[in-house]
Amino acid sequence: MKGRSIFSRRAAVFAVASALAVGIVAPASAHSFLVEATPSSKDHVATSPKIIKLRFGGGVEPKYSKLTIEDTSGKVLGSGAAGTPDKPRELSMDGPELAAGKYVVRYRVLSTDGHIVEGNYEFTVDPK
Ligand SMILES: [Cu+2]
Repeated sequence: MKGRSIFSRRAAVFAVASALAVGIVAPASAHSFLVEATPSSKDHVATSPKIIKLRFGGGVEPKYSKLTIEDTSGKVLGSGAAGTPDKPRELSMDGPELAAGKYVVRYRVLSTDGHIVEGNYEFTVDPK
């Protein structure tokens, strides 16, 4: 019964694929989503921040993570992802000297649960 065994294998593959799809859709609490950032999204700061710090909901791997800061034209002004051993959910980057204006912080991080989480947010440096 060759036909049947192929069918059941397909069914098994479909079941696994469905389970994966459900896993992706369902919010997994272990995902390291961004929970806090300094400067924060939509924040207006008076001076160029010396450090940009992001805190996630779970542990992140600094070696496989990247933070960048760009101007609104998409020009990358700085990047990095420094971890702190006693704060496994945090990543930071030295802030480049920023003139007044709007900036975009992008992050692509590897969570300790193996998922990649990416996103971006803006903040503004106010004119002096
Ligand atoms: Cu995850």
